[in-house]
Amino acid sequence: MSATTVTRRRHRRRLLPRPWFLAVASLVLLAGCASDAPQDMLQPEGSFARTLDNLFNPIFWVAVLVFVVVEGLIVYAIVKWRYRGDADDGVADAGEMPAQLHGNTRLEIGWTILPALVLAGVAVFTVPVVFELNAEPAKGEALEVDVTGAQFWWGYEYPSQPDFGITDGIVTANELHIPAGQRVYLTLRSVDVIHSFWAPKLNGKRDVVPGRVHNWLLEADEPGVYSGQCAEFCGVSHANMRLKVVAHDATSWDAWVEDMQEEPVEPVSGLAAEGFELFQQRGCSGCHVVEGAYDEVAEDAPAAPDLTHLFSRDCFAGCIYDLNDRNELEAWLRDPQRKAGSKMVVGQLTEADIDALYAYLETLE
Ligand code: HEC
Ligand SMILES: [Cu+2]
Repeated sequence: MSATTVTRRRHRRRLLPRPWFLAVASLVLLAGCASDAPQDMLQPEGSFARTLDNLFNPIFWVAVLVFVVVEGLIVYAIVKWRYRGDADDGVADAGEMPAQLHGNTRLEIGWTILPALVLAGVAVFTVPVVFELNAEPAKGEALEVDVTGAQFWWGYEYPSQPDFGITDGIVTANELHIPAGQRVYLTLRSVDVIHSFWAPKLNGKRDVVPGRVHNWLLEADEPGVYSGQCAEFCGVSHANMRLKVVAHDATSWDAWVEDMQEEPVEPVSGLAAEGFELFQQRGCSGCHVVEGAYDEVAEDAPAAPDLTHLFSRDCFAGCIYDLNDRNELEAWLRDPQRKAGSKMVVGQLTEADIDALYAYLETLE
């Protein structure tokens, strides 16, 4: 076998993708193929998300066109001027210096101006959307909610806004409740590190940087539950910092608002009353507010979800556990570190404590 055939073989083999590479690549591709994914930003379900999608689609096709042209030229060049052994074909032979070229003014001007024009075209459509998505709605036109990002959950405060039936402020966590078909104007802050608020079907991401105040708009066309998550790495339980947006029709919105403005009744007898006492004795009230009963938290306490209406929600602890499953909440009280890095630190509770605390928490509707 001559030296030439050996090199040619090696060249051929490199042009074919390895089977393991094909397997991994198709796995990655197929993983993106869910038809009914709850966090699919390509299936917008609100006006702001749709505005983004309407921008994304044409720009995506422009990018595809650029990709095909550029990659096409590269592949063309690779194939046309590939090494074909020491043949007399104008291509440099092994060990030979290829012909040296120095600049091509027309080409260089072309490939500078063309991308600039493409980007300018894209900007014409993008810039107005940037302004649209950052516009502050007029007072009373949108439901206002103050959002707090904390390791590893989201808190929501609704200031009084009679236009939306809220006359006495509402505080809740993890689940953001909104009226469907209405604009919602969020004011976001972080108490610790950078988080990013993201409900993909309702709008894009908004980073929340500590020490700064950010705003973001949301709107859901229809009543429903929209899932989302923190989209900026914020610590060990970043992946466990999920959220839910619950959009209501007019009737269920009014009912929710009314429920949330009622103070829970303090239990006076039975297991729940025991739990009520334990809530203070075991230090829970040092971190958690229950309106009307435990209003002051310790000065050095980490931010913790308001529990006044805990059982009005379906999920807890960054929406990773199901609140309708008693075992989940009991497991949480037994060991809040089951969520890695959780800022909830409690001493060991007995099973009797847990039963009593559960009985009390259940009254917080
Ligand atoms: C040191 C502060 C601290 C103490 C003490 C504490 N918690 Fe927590 N608690 C937290 C934090 C922080 C979270 C949110 C954790 C997360 O989601 O990452 C939390 C979450 C919860 C939740 C879930 C609420 C939701 O909507 O996500 C419940 C219920 C709860 N705690 C009950 C208790 C009870 C009962 C006690 C007393 C035995 C207690 N906590 C003591 C800080 C505390
Ligand atoms: Cu986060």
